[in-house]
Amino acid sequence: MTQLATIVILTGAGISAESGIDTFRSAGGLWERHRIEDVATPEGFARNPGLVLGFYDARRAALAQAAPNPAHLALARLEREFAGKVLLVTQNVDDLHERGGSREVVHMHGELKSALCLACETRSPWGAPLLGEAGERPPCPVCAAPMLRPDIVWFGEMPYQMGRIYEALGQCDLFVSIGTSGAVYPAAGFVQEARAAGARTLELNLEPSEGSHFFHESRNGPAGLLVPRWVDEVLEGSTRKRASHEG
Ligand code: BJW
Repeated sequence: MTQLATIVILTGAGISAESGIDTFRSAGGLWERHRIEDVATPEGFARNPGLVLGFYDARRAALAQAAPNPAHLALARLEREFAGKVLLVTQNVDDLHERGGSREVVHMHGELKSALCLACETRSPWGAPLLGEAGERPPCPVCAAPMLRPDIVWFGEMPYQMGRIYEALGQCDLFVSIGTSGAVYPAAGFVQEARAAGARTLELNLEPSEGSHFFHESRNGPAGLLVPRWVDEVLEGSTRKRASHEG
């Protein structure tokens, strides 16, 4: 096997499914129960902030009941042990990669445990509800305006850290997409970007995604099974960071 130097990994809702977090487009997923236009657009928030704040407060509360699964743990092990560079980009707004031990995670669609102030535009760590029982909204920890919104990238908004992501895609040897339907851009276009730059591309997903044909290789099955196996393969075929991690 050729020695790998740089890997970019993209994860989506499928990697957290086995932790009990709802996906969006599967049967019974979030978009069957909520209208995208109502809860995941700036226009929906302007129309009915209470509905949107309540939707994200409930998902933040549910996150406390979830735990990282073997796929999150395996990616953290890869980051610790692989001697080359790994950039983990997630579309997920949960914190299961961090709780699984990953230290450097790019949350391109924002984070449930962060709030964005519409007055001063500061992003602040946030663990509490954004809507009080009497409908009141808490003050921003920086400017005190009661104008916090979920720090989530909604449709029509620019995802975070795109410059850093495209730079890494242009330089990677391997691009791996895990548990995402390939239905939402710009993330759905990363595979073509990486291929155009000469990377090998691999998809790990429960079933073939909308963009499966763009990948050199596609493996189907649950992330909790496929990801640890793939990480073992990579670490067996490459130099490790520290001898203490070997056998
Ligand atoms: C398992 C599994 C298991 C299950 N193991 N796998 C027309 C054409 C092209 C683009 C556009 C267009 N019209 C508008 C656009 C742009 C728009 C877009 O893409 N729309 C599409 C619907 C067409 N995109 C945007 O607006 C984005 N911004 C933007 O484009 O800015 C301009 C720009 C241009 C150029 C460069 C840069 C920027 C913003 C998108 C924001 C997306 N936000 C959401 C909601 C966040 C809020 C929230 O969390 O509530 O992010 S949408 C939702 O979808 C969420 C997800 O991150 C995202 C992707 O979903 P994901 O992760 O793929 O989940 P699912 O449910 O779709 O799939 C799960 C997969 O897992 C499935 O494949 C299962 O098989 C699998 N699976 N169990 C392994 N156990």
